[in-house]
Amino acid sequence: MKNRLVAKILYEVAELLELQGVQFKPRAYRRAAQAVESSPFPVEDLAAQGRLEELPGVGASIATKIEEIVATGRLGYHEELKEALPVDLYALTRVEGVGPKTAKVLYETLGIRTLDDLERAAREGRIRQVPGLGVKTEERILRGIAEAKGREHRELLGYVLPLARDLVRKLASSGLFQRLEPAGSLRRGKETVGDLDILAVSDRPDQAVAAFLGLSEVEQILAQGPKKASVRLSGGFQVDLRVVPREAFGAALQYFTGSKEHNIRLRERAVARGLKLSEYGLFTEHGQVVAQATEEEIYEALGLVWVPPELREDQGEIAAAERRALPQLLTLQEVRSDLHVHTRWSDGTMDLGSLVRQAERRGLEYVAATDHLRFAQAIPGLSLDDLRRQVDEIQALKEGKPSVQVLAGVEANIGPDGAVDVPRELRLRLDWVVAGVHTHFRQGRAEMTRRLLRAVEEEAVDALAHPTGRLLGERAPYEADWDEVFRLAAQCGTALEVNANPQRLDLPPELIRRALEFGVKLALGTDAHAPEHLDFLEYGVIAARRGWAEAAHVLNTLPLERFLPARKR
Ligand code: DGT
Ligand code: CA
Ligand code: CA
Repeated sequence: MKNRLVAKILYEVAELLELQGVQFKPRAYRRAAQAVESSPFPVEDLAAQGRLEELPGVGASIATKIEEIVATGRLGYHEELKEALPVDLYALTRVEGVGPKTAKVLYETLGIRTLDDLERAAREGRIRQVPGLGVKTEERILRGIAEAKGREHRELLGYVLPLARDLVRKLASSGLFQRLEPAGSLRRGKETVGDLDILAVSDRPDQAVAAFLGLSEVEQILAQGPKKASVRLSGGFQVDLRVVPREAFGAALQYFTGSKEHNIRLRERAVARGLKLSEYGLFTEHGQVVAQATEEEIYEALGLVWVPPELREDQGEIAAAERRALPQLLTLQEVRSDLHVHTRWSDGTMDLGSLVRQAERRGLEYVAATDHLRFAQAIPGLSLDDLRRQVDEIQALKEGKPSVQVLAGVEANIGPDGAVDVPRELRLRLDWVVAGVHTHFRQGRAEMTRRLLRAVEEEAVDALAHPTGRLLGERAPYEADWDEVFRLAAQCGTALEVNANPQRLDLPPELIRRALEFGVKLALGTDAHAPEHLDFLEYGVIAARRGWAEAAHVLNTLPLERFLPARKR
């Protein structure tokens, strides 16, 4: 999958154009880069099928450029632009406090080209000497570098899961494998993945390893043995393959799924029973096999029921497994709707008709169109008049008894003081209102808590959208007293969204679990802006599972006739 590479080049083009003072184009490139980055489909497949222009923001001209990158790994236009500023702009501008302008100044004054150059200059106190920058900027840059480094090595679940499926499909087609299973943090459904660990069974391990090394995505071989190998893919991501004995597959899967903390607890439990647990199996002290073929046998031999991978974080799951009191985790099949979708009426690409078809194709029963209400001229969104006309259109649609019901909804903005901008006259006509923070992210904890509490209490608000505002790898969650927010939400009946966009996954799993303790109801939504984003629902389900959520905790597992009366109003 070359999405990351393409996105990276398009982002750099946007920034280089911006530096030259070019109007509008930077925004177009940035939008295209975002679309490529968040698309679950390999951009090379879209290119081969002539479907690039289906990506939001990608027109004929950018599509041609993407084709060039897919074919050659580079872009002539990008390299021309780069002659004026030959620096690793992508890496530099990912550091908070460094925009393209600062990067240019830093190159011209200090000759900084790479992240390493930047770090050295900041540590040696040279940045503060550049006119216009100062000590504050230098400190901010140092903090930003530490953060950027921390995240450099992890990829989003939304990037790794489709990639893993793709690799497994390709490997399986070689006919050399009896089993292939991604383990590690991916199998646990973590929001970001450091590297991918694939386990395999093969009766020809050497050929199996060779097939792995021969994958077209492989850029560099990091380590290689008769039964295992590590590679770096062209996007920079690391993948390990291990061929393990068929009879001990369960033990290997258990061990390499982790987490390390969960495994330590299990090993302690084995020791307490006079047993030994390793990646090869569970053994008596004399080395006789107690269990090794399946995970279930291993957990059972340790007096536990099988623990779903998403719960293996040493957060009380072992005690719950002992009491046979693990939750019956939510499944994708149980989710009947998507409660957060944008259409052409604001900044999405689907009209209502295609939304219905796309939702039907995914087996959904109902779906909420929740376009932005315009709260600032610069941001695309519905005027009140647009919203009235959209609600009329949805009303007409409903009367035609479509295969998938469309709810008339809106995504409202929570103002800096917590006021929510849904006009009274329209509230009664809306089926579903989500409200989110879209500006003023840097309020202090107390102010943000007051702001959220006011929004939770507001009668028009059915659900709080992307409640913590985090953007993985880009923006930390804002601080708030979440216990207070959850307590009030449970009391008022305001749902908390689990936004399934892979860059958000918000509420985060730890907070989902906490919210459930307060009796808060969850609402799953993809925040889709294009048809393929409707597939993000799976990531939302995975996040909910990591938060110990069951179907009963999630409003959109209800059939429509039970969902409607379960809302706050
Ligand atoms: P990641 O790759 O950073 O997203 O996280 P993981 O959990 O995939 O970690 P990774 O790739 O280092 O190792 C995969 C699994 O293998 C890990 O979850 C547990 C197991 N494992 C690896 N090294 C150790 C170790 O030193 N001790 C124990 N108990 N387990 C280990
Ligand atoms: Ca891993
Ligand atoms: Ca690994």
